Amino acid sequence: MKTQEIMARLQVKYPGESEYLQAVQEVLESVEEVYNRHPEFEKAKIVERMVEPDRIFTFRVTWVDDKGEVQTNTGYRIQFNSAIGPYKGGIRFHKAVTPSMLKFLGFEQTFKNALTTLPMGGAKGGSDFDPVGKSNDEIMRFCQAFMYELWQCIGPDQDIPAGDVGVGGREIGYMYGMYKKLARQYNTGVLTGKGATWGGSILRPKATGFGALYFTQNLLHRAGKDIAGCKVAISGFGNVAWGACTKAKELGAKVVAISGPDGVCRIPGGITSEMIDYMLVMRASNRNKVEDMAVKFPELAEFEAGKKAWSVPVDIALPCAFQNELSEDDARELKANGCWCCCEVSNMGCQPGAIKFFQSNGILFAPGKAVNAGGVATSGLEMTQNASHISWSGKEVDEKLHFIMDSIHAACVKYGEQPDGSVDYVKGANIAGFMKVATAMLEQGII
Ligand code: 2IT
Repeated sequence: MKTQEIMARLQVKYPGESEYLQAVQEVLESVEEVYNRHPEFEKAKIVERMVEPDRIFTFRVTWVDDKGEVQTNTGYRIQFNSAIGPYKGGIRFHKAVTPSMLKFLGFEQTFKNALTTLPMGGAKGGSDFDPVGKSNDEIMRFCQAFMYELWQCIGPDQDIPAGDVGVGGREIGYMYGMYKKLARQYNTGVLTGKGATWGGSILRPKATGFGALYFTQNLLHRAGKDIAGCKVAISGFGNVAWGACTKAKELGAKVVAISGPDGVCRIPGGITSEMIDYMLVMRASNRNKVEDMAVKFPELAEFEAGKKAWSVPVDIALPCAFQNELSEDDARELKANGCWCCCEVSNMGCQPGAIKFFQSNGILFAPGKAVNAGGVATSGLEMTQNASHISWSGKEVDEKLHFIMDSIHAACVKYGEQPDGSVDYVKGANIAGFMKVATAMLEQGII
């Protein structure tokens, strides 16, 4: 495989799709050595096929806001790869959504889903709809209008969307309601992240955060460290950050910073259960302001505008918000303040310069596609429940999730262990996911 040649071709074909090109480059560089040991991959042009989505749906979504004005957004579903299972991946509602963003996310999702040990292909969807400042009714009307188009593209053995940034249980509920009306079927297997009383997994909302902490525990354990007593910085205050805070606290760590687009909240005494509960209120308000935490708990939290969570001295950094949210300068600041571990929870949360800096300065680092895979893994468990009309307890799902995260960590070690005994988790995760998808593609012929 000639990474440079493939990248040069993609750069000409998809100019300006920087996030997609960044994601592809990372994977190709990681797998090149292994790929070249398999001439059958080269012959079947596996990589050239893998970097192109199977298909992309683009559709207009028109809805009416609270003032009675007609609004139009664009909706997308990118079905990236179905070598190992039906298309699976989240829906993102965010003002910056573009086909390029969803392409990078769909590409990453393909490898992540392969890591989960479950049979799921990769997909991503969403819209440039901006939930910030929208009323509950507006959110409902938008979700209904979005599903009015999307329902034709999805199905339990075809493509199973879920939540992502801007899409949580409430949005999945509104989308499912509309799907049911259009399809005239109570087909729970068509979406994951459903409510616990109507086919959902009770653990799904917390699963990404819980899984991330199980992975972090594994990583620390291998490095001879313990999470108890560690200071942690977390970005964001959505579902993922909420689950991560809950589990970090439970494991005895102290979350001393959370952040939002407006700035950082320092919490010197560590986040409390009441504060973690309040994150849900903040998310549901659609205000998108972390300052609200300091206003609600003035004695415990202090807000500073314009600063990131990475400016606070911690042992462990957990980016839980958005892609490229941690720059090389942030990585330097973290290290200068004593940080020695970064587990990326957001998809591609760290910029390439930050990852290189962590890796060359002995800071433990693991990439999002391994660390956050517990979310989609729990979606996979929800699919199993729906297909077999059973319901597992939260405890049962948590045990399965824990086992899956241990397996993902073991796969990263298997493929990423270096001669000096350290683990390159980026390489390990990419190779492990790639080998599974590439082998399946090879076995299914040229399609
Ligand atoms: O990035 C992700 O893995 C998700 N947004 C979850 C996808 C899913 O199908 O649960």
